[in-house]
Amino acid sequence: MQVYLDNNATTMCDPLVVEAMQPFFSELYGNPNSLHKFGTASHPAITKAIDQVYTAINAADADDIIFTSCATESNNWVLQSVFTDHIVNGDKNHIVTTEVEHPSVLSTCKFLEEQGVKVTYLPVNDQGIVEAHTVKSFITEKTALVSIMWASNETGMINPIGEIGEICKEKGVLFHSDAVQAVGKIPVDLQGVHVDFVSFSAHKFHGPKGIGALYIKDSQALSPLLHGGEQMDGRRSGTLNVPSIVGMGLAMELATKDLENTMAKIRAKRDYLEDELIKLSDTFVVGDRDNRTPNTILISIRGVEGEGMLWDLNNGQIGASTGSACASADLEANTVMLAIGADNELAHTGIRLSLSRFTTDEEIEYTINHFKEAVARLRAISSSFAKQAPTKGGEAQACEMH
Ligand code: 7TS
Repeated sequence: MQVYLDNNATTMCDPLVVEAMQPFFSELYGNPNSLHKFGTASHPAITKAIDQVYTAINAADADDIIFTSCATESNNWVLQSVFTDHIVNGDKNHIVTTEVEHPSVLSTCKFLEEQGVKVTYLPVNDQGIVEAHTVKSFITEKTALVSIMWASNETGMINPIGEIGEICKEKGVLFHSDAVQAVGKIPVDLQGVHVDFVSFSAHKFHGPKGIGALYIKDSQALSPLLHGGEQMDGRRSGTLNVPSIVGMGLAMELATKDLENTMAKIRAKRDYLEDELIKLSDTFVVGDRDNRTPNTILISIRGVEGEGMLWDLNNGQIGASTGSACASADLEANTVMLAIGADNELAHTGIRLSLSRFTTDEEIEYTINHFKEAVARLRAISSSFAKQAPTKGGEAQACEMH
């Protein structure tokens, strides 16, 4: 048996989505900007996909949905263009974000710091969420933008987006949220909360890779990141990726329809898996599961290095993730776990298991058994190592996993 439990990294493209995309690679390949019938033939499908996205996130007619190549582009677009529009060409100089954003936000903020922008990286509490009053206390008259993820890719913890949105509205500060890990897992109702910009990525909800979107409230001004052929009303140039747009629209519709029922099923599997794994001694799960996306567990097993665990799970045909970087022979601690106050040893032991609507009960049973055996194996190895002189053996092998 093979078990894929890394759905926060990417998901399988739903076969219905693959089927819907197919004609746009073959018969309907025209450039939608061309005036001939080959070009215009795909227009109804593009319109349908845009409608599907509007409906899935309950966007208002006045809002804009612009397709991008991924959430990384959407996040870069907001940060870099707010910098141009409100810092270079305005009187602001400050951006507020958190310590635990995805690198597409954090690295862009570091880049903007090099251009002279002041960036505040807010701490999270022991649940891994940023508290609304913390956000409020760091906003100044010079703040151009607050950028805070809707839900964490690492822990699944859900930030109080509604409250933060109200604070930003009251203070007159733009608010961006990276909702990559929220769509298809929890309701994202953009008429129910105040957010100016929201980023999405289709491959996180069983759509194709290489397509994302940016929601822009009230179609407000945001200078383009990509200049060129003036596609998407000049907001994002580049020939439209028609097959992927069609795929993203359908994937979003499928991921959000009957959300409550689908998520209740995933939550039941996740809770059962968590309840079983937590029975192991010295095991911790990050965050209250009632405020977590229903598919995610970040679990730590004291004394069991995350990479070693990943390696053993991989040998058992189970795909999981650590979230800790492995760029060299030195294993790094999980930065999100450090941010929530875990000690250094514990921060080396995080394993992220993320389910999807395709995860089966058999896969969960298989994972529970293999996981428990792996912990026993690795604990036995570390206790035998503890009796010998320490060596660096084993680390390089574990690193090759990435
Ligand atoms: N934002 C969040 C919250 C993410 O989880 C990811 C990908 C991205 C942005 C980037 O999406 P992309 O489509 O532009 O690549 N997150 C992960 C992850 O957790 N493990 O691998 C990729």
